[in-house]
Amino acid sequence: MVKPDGVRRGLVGEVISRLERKGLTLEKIRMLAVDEALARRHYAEHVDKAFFPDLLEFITSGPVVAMQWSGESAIAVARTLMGATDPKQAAPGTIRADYGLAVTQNLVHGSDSPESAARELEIFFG
Ligand code: DAT
Ligand code: MG
Repeated sequence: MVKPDGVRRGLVGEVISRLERKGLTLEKIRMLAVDEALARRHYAEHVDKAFFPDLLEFITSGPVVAMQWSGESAIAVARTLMGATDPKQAAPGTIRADYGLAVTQNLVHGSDSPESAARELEIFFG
């Protein structure tokens, strides 16, 4: 997913390009606004964390672009291209390192396991 900061900054195409150039295949794409109920479902594992209020405010601050990608080791490959959660610690050349600075506004979300991918795809694409 391209988060609201990535959409606001015109980086949707950049994110898609990087995944496409790597060899992953875009299967589905949808732009939508995430409301509080959707955010609580999507980030269910984080609702009790101290940073959740900031995350909630941010993820509901504007439209996101949700995508389904396929390809060999697509989950791990996409997360490698994204970089570490905190853009300050992300490896140079990753999306978060190249375009982000603050941990909340880290541009992209990527499912972290086949189980979370299935759960999140159901939320965004039914
Ligand atoms: P990731 O998005 O790399 O899978 P995560 O699932 O641990 O990371 O956290 C979800 C999002 O919550 C993350 O993209 C940004 C925010 N977040 C995580 N840890 C944080 C922290 N310590 N302080 C503030 N925001 C945080
Ligand atoms: Mg995560």
